[in-house]
Amino acid sequence: MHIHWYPGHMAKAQRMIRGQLDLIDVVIELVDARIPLSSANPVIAELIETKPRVVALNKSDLAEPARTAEWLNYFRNRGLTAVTLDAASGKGTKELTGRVEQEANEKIAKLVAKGIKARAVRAMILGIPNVGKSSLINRLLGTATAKTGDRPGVTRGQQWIKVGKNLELLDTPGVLWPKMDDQEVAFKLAVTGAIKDDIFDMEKVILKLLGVLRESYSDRLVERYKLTQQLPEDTVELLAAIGAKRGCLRSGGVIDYEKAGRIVLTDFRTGKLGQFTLDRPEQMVTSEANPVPTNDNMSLV
Ligand SMILES: Nc1nc2c(ncn2[C@@H]2O[C@H](COP(=O)(O)OP(=O)(O)OP(=O)(O)O)[C@@H](O)[C@H]2O)c(=O)[nH]1
Ligand SMILES: [Mg+2]
Repeated sequence: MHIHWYPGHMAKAQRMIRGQLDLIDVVIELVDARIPLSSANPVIAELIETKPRVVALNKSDLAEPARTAEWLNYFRNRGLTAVTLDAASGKGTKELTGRVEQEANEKIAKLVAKGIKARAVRAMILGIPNVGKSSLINRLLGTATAKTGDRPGVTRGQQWIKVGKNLELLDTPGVLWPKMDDQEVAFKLAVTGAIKDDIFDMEKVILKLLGVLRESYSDRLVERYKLTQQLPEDTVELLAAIGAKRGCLRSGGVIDYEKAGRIVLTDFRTGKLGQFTLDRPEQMVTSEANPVPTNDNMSLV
C-alpha cells in the first residue's frame, strides 16, 4: 500500500481508529525494533487515551538484541507492557497474545462483577506502514480457532479473528502515519523501508547510511564487501569501492552508483549486514521536548 500522508488522511485515519476503539479492550501497538522511537506514531497516546496497550517491538530478528533489551526496559519502566516479536516467523506471538489477554482481564472481571457474561478480549493492531501488521494478522490467523467471528466490525467487511479461546482480533489493522518533520527520523524510516523508496532522495539516504556504517560498523562493511581495512573517508568513494567489488559497472568501466547503492540498502534491510538498532532510549527525552507537528507533508532528506 502506498500512502502519502496529508492532514486530511491523518484526520480520516484518526476518525476511523477512534470509531473502532469503542469496540476494543486493548491496543497492540507495533513498532519497528530497529527504530522503536522513530517508528512510533507521534499522537498514539492521545489517540487511544486510557485504553490499555501492549507495545510489540517487531522485526526483532533484524535488531541488535542488547538494544532491544534496553528498549524493553525503557517501556516497562514507564509502566507500559512491551514484548519482542518477529511476525515473519511468528516468534513471540504467544507471549504477545498472553499479555494482551492479561491487560484486559481487569476490565472483563469488572463486567463479570456487574453480572455481564464473561467474553473474549477484543484487540486491534495499530502501526505505521510496513511495520508488520498484516504479517502478524496472518500469523495469528494460522493459530486461529475460527478464521472470522460472526460479529462484524465497524467498517463494512471487517471481521473478528478468534485467536484461541479468549482473544478476538479485528482483522483490519489501523494504519498510522509516521513522524514526518524531523530529517533524522525521516532517514531512519527511509533506510528501514517504512517510507516508499520513490518519495525520498535515495542517493542521499544511501550515502548517509554509508556514513553511519563507516562510523560504527566498519568491520561489517569490510567483511561483507571484502574491502580493505582502511575505508575511504568519503562516502561516495566508499560506494565506488563497494560497486567495484560487486561488479556494478556501466560501459567504459564507470561505476554504477545506483546499482551499488541498491545492493547496500537491500543488504542493510534484509539483515545481510547484520543486526542494527538506530534509535537509543536516551534520544527519547529530546523527542518528548520537541513534539512533532503532524500537519506537515513529507519532505524528505
Ligand atoms: N525480518 C522480518 N520481516 C518482517 C517481520 N514482520 C514483517 N516483516 C516483513 O516486513 C514487510 C512488511 O510487512 P507487512 O506485514 O506487510 O506490514 P504492514 O504493516 O501490513 O504494512 P502496510 O500494509 O503497508 O501498512 C514484509 O516484507 C514482511 O515480510 C519481522 O518480524 N521480521
Ligand atoms: Mg498490511
